Amino acid sequence: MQPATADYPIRPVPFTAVRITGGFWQQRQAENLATTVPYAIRQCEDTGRLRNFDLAAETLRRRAAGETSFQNKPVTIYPFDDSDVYKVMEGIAYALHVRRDPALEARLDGWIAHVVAAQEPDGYLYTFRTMHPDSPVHEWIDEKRWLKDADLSHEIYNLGHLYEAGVAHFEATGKRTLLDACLKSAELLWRDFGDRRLRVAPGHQVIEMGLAKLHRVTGDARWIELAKIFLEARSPGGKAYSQQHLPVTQQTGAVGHAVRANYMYAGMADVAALTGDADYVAAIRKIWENVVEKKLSLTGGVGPIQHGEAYGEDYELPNACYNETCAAIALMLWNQRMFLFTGEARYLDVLERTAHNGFISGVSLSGDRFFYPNPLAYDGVAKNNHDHAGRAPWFGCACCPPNLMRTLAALTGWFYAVRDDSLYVNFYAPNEGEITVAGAKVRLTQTTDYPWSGAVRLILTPEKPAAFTLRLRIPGWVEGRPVPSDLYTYADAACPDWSLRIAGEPVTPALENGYAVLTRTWQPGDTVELELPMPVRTVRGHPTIEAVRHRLAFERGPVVYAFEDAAGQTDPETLAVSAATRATAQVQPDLLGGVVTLVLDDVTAPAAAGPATLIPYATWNNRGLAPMAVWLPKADG
Ligand code: FUB
Ligand code: ZN
Repeated sequence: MQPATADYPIRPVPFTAVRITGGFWQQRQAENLATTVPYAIRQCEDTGRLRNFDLAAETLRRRAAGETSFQNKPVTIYPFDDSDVYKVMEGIAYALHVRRDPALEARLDGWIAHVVAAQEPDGYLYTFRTMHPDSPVHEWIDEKRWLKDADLSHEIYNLGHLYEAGVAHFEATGKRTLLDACLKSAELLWRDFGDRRLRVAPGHQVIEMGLAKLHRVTGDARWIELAKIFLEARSPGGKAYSQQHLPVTQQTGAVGHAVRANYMYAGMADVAALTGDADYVAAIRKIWENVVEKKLSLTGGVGPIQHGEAYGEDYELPNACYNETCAAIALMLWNQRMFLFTGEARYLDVLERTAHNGFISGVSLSGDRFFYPNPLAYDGVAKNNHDHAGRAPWFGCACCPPNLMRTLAALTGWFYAVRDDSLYVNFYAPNEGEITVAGAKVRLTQTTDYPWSGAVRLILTPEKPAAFTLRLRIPGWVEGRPVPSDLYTYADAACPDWSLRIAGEPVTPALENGYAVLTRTWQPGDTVELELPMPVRTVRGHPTIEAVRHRLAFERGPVVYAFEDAAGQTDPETLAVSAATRATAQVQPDLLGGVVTLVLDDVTAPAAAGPATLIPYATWNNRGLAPMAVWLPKADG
């Protein structure tokens, strides 16, 4: 196979080259591998998601043997349930890529055999039709293949996740079993859509990113052409719900279903990177500005409207919002790609905010309870998590847990990136990376307590002295900008400066696109110390956001805080804070897996008869059901 050559100007350092060595993300990643991965495997098996493949395979087998009217009924609810299996497979593949585990690999190989057996001879793979071919077994499915895909059949959506899994499995193990099934399926898509006679704008995007990965791994230009065909099947009059209302290059704001939207913008970035289409980039830049200026929750979540799981109007950002976990994941995928185009740190400011707050809130500290919506306020009783109060063990529509699981498994792929002679340091977390920059192999060791402390120490060990530029991301929050827009601003005055030392000597580097730029010949063992001061900050929302007009929120570093009285005694609505409210950060190693809390010095929680204490938003509902709020009432209204 001939890998594709044109791609993003900046290349991410693969997650396999970066090993987390401690701290916040190690804890969450370790829990993911130890608990969430086996848990998601079991859920896919116990709920019948894998069994659907067997039922499809049985219909194929028995019909081929002459039982011409044999058919089965699915044992799960949704035609997109196949995609949960694919996402779990992708997550397992990432885990295997980091550490080979024969038992897990054998389990995955077993699953692949089930999937491959359900594929029709011409490459079609969609269990709900194959097991019940004579008539649609679900109202979302047409008599004929693909004809309801622009609506809700999810035939093409499932394939997007399949392709991502197939490429991940191939890269992790070198085995082609799943990749070959993907290619057989892609050949069918090419036969059915490649000549543009059948025009379908997929009703749920993700195929675009899947095809980009197939293109990268095979070098076959048809796969990126196909992604473009799907993107360009949009025209005026289509549904805004699935971003079909306008040609993609004429879209200027984020609308409709938030997961679909963000997957599409990320897919457009991939197509643009692989084909050089500048119009795509212009369109997604505009849409991104609309999101960060008017549609982003403080937690980095998006898609606040429950009906349609959708983006709202400009500044429509209620606190009892929806903000699906998958939408946060899709937003991170999109922002990472925007960075890869531009080298601008503002995209990673958004990614970092989402990662530490509205994304990781989706899974409990125990790794086996999940949020689908991630609201910024909760009354302590509502069954707002798909008919469940608090984090749920699983869902009928189970898109979020496997998505979380696959994302956490490969998260270190966001830490570093390289362009020519520049090495970008994007994420702060204890880790070791093996990176090649400007032809030199460099071992990079980071030690830090980030996100609880802003002190970061980097040791660079090139094989031999090497000249290159180190670009250290200076987060927007250090510079007094919680988000790259005026949607949220700090209400207090504190904005101490960051500082940098090399080999103990203070340096004042230039700041470029949000990065401190250090060009020199690096010697083995060179030490860089970055100090990002982390005072507690009070945040106010843009006055047009009605829900927060009389409220303030608290942050420290990239972490957004919330009030939750675990004893359920104090309703956040009874608190009163102001921009002058002082808060003390307290390291609490035994609380919620080890966090820093904020004690609001002069704000009393009436029922608790003591100062109000805030916890990191992402850790709420790990101590039972209680009211929670990020935005607290302002004393002076
Ligand atoms: O439609 C498939 C998935 O189910 C979507 O991504 C989620 O929002 C949920 O609707
Ligand atoms: Zn989801």
